[in-house]
Amino acid sequence: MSNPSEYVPPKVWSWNKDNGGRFANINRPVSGPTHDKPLPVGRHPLQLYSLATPNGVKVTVLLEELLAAGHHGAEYDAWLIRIGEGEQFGSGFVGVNPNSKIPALVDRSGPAPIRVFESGAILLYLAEKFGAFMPTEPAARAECLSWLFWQMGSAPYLGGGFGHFYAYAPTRIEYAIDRFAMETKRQLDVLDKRLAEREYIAGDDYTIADIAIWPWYGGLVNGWLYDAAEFLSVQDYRHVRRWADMIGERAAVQRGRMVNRTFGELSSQLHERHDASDFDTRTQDKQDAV
Ligand SMILES: N[C@@H](CCC(=O)N[C@@H](CS)C(=O)NCC(=O)O)C(=O)O
Repeated sequence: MSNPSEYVPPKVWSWNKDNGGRFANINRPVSGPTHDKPLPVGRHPLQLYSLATPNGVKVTVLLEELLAAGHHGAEYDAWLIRIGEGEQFGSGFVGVNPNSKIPALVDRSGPAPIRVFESGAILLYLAEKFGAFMPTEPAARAECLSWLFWQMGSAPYLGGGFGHFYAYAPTRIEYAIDRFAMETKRQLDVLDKRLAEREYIAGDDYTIADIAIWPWYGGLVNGWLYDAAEFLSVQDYRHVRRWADMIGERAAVQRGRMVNRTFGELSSQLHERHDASDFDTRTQDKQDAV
C-alpha cells in the first residue's frame, strides 16, 4: 500500500477552516444558527424544508406516493434549503432541526405544529400518520423497521465514508478508499442476497424500507453517485439492479426525485413544489423561458 504523507495528530485538535475538502465552507465543529432567518410557510398541512440529495429524495418520494394513493392530507409545500450556501444554519431551520441537516418537516395539520427531523423519523412519522407503506402485522412491521434502520446506520459508510474519500476529499487516501469501498460492497451484497429472495426489501410489499434505501443504493447501482459504478462493479449486484429499476419506474418516484432538485436537466428540476401542477408548469426549463 502506498504511504500517504504521515500525519501526526497534535495533542489537541483545532479547527483548520480551510482543509480543502469539498464541503470545507459549510462544515463546522459547533452547532446552532449562524444567522437569523425565519422559514417560509405555505398553505398545505405539511411543510418540507429540503434538497434533492438521497436523504431529501426519500421524503419527497413518500409524499408523492401518499398523494398518488389518495391521501390528500399529504399535500405539501417543499421549500428549497441550499446547504452549499449555509441555509441549514438559519435560525428558523435550526428551530426545526437542531442538527442543521436536510430534510426537515413541520406538520401543521393539528392544533400545534409538530417538527420532525432525520429522514428515517420523517418516513416513520408519515407512514404511521397515514397508515400506509408500512405493514401492521407484527413480523412484517419488524422486518420493515429493521431495514429502515439498517439504511440509517449503513448509508453514512457509503456517503460519509466511501463517497467522501473517493470523490470529495482533497487527496486520495488508499487506505480510506479501500476500507469504505469494501464496506460499501458488503452492504450491496447484503441487499443483493435479500432481494434474491424477496421482491421488495421488507418482503412482498413496497414499503418505507424501499423508499429509504433506494435513493442511496439504487442510485449507486444506477451510476448516479460519485461516478463510482465501474469502480464498485455494480453490475454484479443483479438483484439490486432489478429492484432499482422496478422502483425507478414508479411515477411517484420520478416526481419525488424532481422536487428541490438543483442539478441535472433543467426539465428535471422543480426547485419548490407547492401544487401538483408544478411538475408540469414550474420546472426550471419553463422558469427560464419566462
Ligand atoms: N441522518 C440524516 C442525514 C441528513 C444529512 O446528512 N443531510 C445532508 C444532506 S444529504 C445535509 O443536510 N448536510 C448539510 C450539512 O452537513 O451542513 C438523515 O437521514 O436525515
